Amino acid sequence: MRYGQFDDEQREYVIDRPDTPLPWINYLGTDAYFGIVSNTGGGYSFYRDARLRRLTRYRYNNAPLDLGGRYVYVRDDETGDYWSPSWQPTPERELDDYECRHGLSYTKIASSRGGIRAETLYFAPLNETLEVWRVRVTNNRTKKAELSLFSSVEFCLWDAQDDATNYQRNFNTGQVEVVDGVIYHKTEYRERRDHFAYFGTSAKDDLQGFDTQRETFLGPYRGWDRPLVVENGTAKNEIAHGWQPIGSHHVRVHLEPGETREVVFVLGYAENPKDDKFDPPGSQTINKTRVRPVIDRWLDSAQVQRGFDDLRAYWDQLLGSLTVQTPDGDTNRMVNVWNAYQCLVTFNLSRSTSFYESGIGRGMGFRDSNQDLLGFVHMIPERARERILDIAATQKADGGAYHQYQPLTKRGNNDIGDGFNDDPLWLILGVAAYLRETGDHTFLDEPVPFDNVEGSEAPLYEHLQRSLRYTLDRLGPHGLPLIGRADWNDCLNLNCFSDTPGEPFQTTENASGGVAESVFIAGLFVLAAKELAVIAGLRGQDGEEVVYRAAAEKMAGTITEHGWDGAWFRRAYDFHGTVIGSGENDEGQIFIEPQGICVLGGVGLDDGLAVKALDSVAERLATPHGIVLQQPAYSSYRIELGEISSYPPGYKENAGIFCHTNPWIMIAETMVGNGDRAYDYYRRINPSAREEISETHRTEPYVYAQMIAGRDAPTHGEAKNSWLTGTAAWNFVAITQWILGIRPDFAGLRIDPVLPSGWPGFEATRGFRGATYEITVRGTGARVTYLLVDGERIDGNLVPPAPPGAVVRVEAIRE
Ligand code: BGC
Ligand code: IFM
Repeated sequence: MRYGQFDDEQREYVIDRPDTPLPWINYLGTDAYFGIVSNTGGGYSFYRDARLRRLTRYRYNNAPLDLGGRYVYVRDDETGDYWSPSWQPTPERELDDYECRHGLSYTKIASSRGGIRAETLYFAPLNETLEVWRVRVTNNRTKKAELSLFSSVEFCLWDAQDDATNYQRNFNTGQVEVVDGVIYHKTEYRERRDHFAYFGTSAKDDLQGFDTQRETFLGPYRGWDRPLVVENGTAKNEIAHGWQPIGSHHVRVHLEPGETREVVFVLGYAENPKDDKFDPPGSQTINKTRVRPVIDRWLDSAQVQRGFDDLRAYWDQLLGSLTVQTPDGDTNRMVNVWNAYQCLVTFNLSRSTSFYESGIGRGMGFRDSNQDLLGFVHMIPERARERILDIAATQKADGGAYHQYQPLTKRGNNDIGDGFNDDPLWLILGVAAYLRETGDHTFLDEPVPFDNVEGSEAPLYEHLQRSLRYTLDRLGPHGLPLIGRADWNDCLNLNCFSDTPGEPFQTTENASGGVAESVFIAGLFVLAAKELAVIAGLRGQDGEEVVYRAAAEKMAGTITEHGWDGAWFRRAYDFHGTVIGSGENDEGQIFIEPQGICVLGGVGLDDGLAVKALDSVAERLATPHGIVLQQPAYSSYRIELGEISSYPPGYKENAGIFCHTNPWIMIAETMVGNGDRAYDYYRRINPSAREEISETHRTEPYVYAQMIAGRDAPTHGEAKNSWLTGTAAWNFVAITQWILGIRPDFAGLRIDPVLPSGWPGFEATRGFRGATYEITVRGTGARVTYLLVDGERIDGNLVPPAPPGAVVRVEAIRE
């Protein structure tokens, strides 16, 4: 069963009933100002950092999940009937029709009740720190309508963590100011004087009043489903002193039959420069000199339309950097629109903010961001570059990493501890992806500090060297890398043990001293060391190239010696030296991660181990809903394995289909030439291909989810944690670079498809280093044997880079 359909032309997903299995959300904002918006108008906004600069409030563990949002109420002033056109927060008031269109960085929700149609477009214009709500109300009745509109937002007192907990203080700090119809939220302005929020409306003569105190607006013992002010139809014009500041405008709308009226609301964030001469210390009122013109500009209908058109054009341009026409509609749709879009959102927000990530728990992940940019670097390489520099600046002098950093301060945070020993290696893959895409090797000379300490700057290249060193300095009893607190699998905590039976496991404290080893990190090391060897070679550092290659080979040897289990790669050795992910274990005999990453590193390609490992995956881990993380699932908690076994079987890292890892297997399958299997795995988790089973899948059919419940779970096939996941980038890489095979390489663009056997070929357009490549893949052979580049034959599959601006015709022939 579906809850809507794709509008491929408009690049929108159209939800046609509000009661989706979960809130189906979208994101507003492209750069610094962001918001979540659900199909029923729920969600919140923030500037850069969902923890430290939250504009509007979210209540955790709410029911429904997305309650609290950008709500508009329509009131029929003749009958007193009122409702919200986004269905929430007035679900009792039935709508005659409803439609939500989630587009690229915008959402439109439209509905009708009693002959009144209201359509709200939400978007955040490019290069601004604000969002626009454009409300269009139409009278489809045969007689005139006297209506009121009430806007509403509930302000968050900026630090979302503090806002959710520190009531004894917060109930006293809230402050607002209302001037000429604009509601300014200025809590914190007294002491900091540098940031505030504003909420304005285009209504002028029709503006009847405002509200800023939640308790007054809602009325005692009432919720957002029946605000007293809306019920009575009169704003109270009350200024909030403490408690719960909100913003609401009351606008009167008179409509003749058939008439449409547009009212714009603008919610935004402003910062005053520290030395603002208009705003001396001690000032109690907000300096509006800079911000008022901005607000006025965006309250203008023509400007709103221009801003929206610009946003659409921005996406046209970004998505234009890679488009494909394959025989499969679900592939086209995901590659051309939704997967690319999800990559950008994930790149922007890392794992911080969704209805599965609270926005207060995490900053930007070190390994996460390095992987996210793999799916994004072709669209805006400059932003990938900037991000890499931010990440690298948080690297510690010993090569280690903070697991996360805060986007606002760009400083490492230690909230969930560090010592994830794989982290530093991902920096090499991130940088390599940037170099492959751009060819800009001067990047490696960029001075970057360690741990943001001034004076500690070293060329980016040295950061990469220290990343490799970090692994080599930490080898365990089998010569495999020490796992530390955990590797990519956050929950495989093998240095945990408890001296006291029944005590919860310890991680961080024991992690550094522990001797548990990871075959996964070993595989990742081989991959990263080979990349760095190529990079060193291109820098003319031949000696280092040799050293890195030798290190990769040695590690590959160690994997074959201590990490091979007979039919698949082992996973790890725990604190006690016990093997994990082996036929010797009673549960957790085979894990997906090393099968993927070792093959990606090239381990086992020459001696048949890779094929064996992949066959074992197909046999033991593949399900119709995707490939599970390990089997058999852990049936009970095991202190020596840590968090992984805390999940019930089939969920998350305990044998869930952890979608991030599936593309590693797809890629590995292409590396052994098995296009059918690679593509089959791709389709099993492709969200668009799963649209038909939305009832089972439950999360949005237009984006990947982190996890689909595995075969051991009672809800096999049910997805969770949609949107912010490394799954987005890796699937994009798997389908575009390995299955379709359009792969940026240091020396040019490789066209190396490994297709499912039924396919006659496909077409694609790819921007690369400023030139455009129009690619046709044809022929029925297994691999591309030669190219016709603007008609000229080149043997092999590497297209040399053309000058910027060139349009190059490439025919790739599979003989
Ligand atoms: C994992 C969670 C885990 C958490 C621990 C996340 O990355 O997906 O399952 O609870 O890390 O910090
Ligand atoms: O690798 C991690 C990632 O960093 C955050 N989400 C879960 C993954 C697997 O544990």
